[in-house]
Amino acid sequence: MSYQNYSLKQLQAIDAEHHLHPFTDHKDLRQAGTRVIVRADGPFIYDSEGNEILDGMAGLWCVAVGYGREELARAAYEQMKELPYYNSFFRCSTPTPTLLAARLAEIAPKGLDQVFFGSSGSEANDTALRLVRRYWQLEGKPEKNRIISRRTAYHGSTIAGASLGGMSGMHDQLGGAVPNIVHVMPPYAYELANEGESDHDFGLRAAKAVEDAILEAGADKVAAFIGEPIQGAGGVRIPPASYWPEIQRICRKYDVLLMLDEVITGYGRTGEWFAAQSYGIEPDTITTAKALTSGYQPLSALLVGERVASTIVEKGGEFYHGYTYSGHPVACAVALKNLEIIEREGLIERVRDDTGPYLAEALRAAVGDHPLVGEVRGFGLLGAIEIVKDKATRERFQPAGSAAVVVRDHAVANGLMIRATGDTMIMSPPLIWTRATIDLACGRLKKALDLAARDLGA
Ligand code: PXG
Repeated sequence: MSYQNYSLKQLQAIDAEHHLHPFTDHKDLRQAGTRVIVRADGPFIYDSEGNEILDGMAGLWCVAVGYGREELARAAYEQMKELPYYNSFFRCSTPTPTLLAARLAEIAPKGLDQVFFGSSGSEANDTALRLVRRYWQLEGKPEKNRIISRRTAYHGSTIAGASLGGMSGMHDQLGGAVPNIVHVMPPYAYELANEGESDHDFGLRAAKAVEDAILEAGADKVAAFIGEPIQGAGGVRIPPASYWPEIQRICRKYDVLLMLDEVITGYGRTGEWFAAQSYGIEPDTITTAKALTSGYQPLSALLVGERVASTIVEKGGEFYHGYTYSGHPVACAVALKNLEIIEREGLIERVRDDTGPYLAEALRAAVGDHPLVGEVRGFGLLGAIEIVKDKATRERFQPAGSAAVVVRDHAVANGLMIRATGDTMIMSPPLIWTRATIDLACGRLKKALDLAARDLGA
């Protein structure tokens, strides 16, 4: 079937008739009509009307190696011909998940040697939650089952993912979250630091919120702390350098497991294989997905550390948990090839030594002085811009979140796909971006901000 037989109007009409989209106000979408992306190549996506758009979001934080990779298509094709599917239940395996698990153990932080596969980040976090609670049961402490998370965290959209996450709008719609999950402040200095408080001190204070939550519940009631090394969907909130080492110290002090959600930060985005390595911390579990396959196939991998894994293996008997597509042979074949490309092309070193620092620098140079811009932040190939009405007082436009959408729409119309989340513009480009691509993006972003300033009367 070829979409070319359909006009945009026809596709929009069919979509409006039948397709329920993720995180979408459907009345609004059906009135406006969908943008239909029909192909992509390297750093660019193309819509049905032939518009070329530079993809500053790598799809949805996932397309690390860029679009149009023949090698990944071939890896999937070869695996599908040989063995399109078989499961990993009932004492079976297939070769690719076995080899991928071993490869992940090589690149993971020390001690995280075992892997549980799923198809999405949400599934992996569901697994992680069940695994840590099971761990404490097996250790004879079934009451040690509370999880501490942060407000504005995103950990997925299943009931467990939404419950672990700290998005209040999602909680409001749940009709009952998974019990025993509490949320503390995120390390978001731009809005939460006190006047005159140093970054360092703010990082320690935000970590102390976790200690307070442990003390309030009693350490014998707290199973784990979960956090994204850098909150992604929440607005690329980069913690002060003091935060993560202090979180690790607190977790160890109270014997609370440390769970990192690296669904966005994993596989090179921060200039290391994992942000745990960027921050020098040793978590008990790491949730990964997205860039594991560069989004060419749905796949997640929960990396499990020695402590949890050995208890589950040695004392656990059967763990009643698993998905039809756990260790899907095609997805794992694509992941193996994708990791090979990331390594062969030196993409992680490039982010660490060149494009990562350059992105933050170039964004600051291009839009740091812009009247709508309250702050520019970057870490590896993650970027964020705070949109404000008043730079000095940090006053926002009303209603909340309305201004960033104006910037976003101008950016897309001018050939740059970026996201607006609340009052923050966020970027997460493919790791293949060069300095020239960053310059191109910055030029388009500046133009979008100028047009938005005109619209907003700023
Ligand atoms: N953890 C993190 C940190 C994520 O960013 C998930 C878990 C869930 O992954 P799945 O594969 O189940 O979607 C994510 C997903 C956005 C946006 O608006 C971000 C995500 C998903 C959808 C939208 O930025 N991240």
